[in-house]
Amino acid sequence: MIIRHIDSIRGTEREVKTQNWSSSRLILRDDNMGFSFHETIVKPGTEIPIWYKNHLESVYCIEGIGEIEEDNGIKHKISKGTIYALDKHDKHTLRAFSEMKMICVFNPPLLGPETHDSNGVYPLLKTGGEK
Ligand code: 9YT
Repeated sequence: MIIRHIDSIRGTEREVKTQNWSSSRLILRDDNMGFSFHETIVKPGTEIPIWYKNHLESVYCIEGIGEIEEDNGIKHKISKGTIYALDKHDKHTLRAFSEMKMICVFNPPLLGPETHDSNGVYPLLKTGGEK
């Protein structure tokens, strides 16, 4: 059994920070669960283009208000209690109207250090840092 508290992750290499969001990676590939499990905090007023070509992601909002805009321009409000699942590797834009806290699950699991490239994509990392 794996038991971990988020406080033991904050400020370590398992907390990946960018200008717009931070992601505390609670469960990673090495935990052998078949998914990774993160708490993501998105800063208010940010707009993030995302396209997880290599991963499926479910995102469950537990705090804050925002929207996602699909590639076809359709917008969906996101608030506490909303889940969205990118089951078709959907290209989208996430806008946070207030600080948002989200629980994110990735399949295949992230290795740990992944961050977005200029297209909002995560690379499919194979072993320790190798692409
Ligand atoms: C909502 C979203 O996808 N934000 C980017 C960070 C990602 N969720 C992660 O790596 O935890």
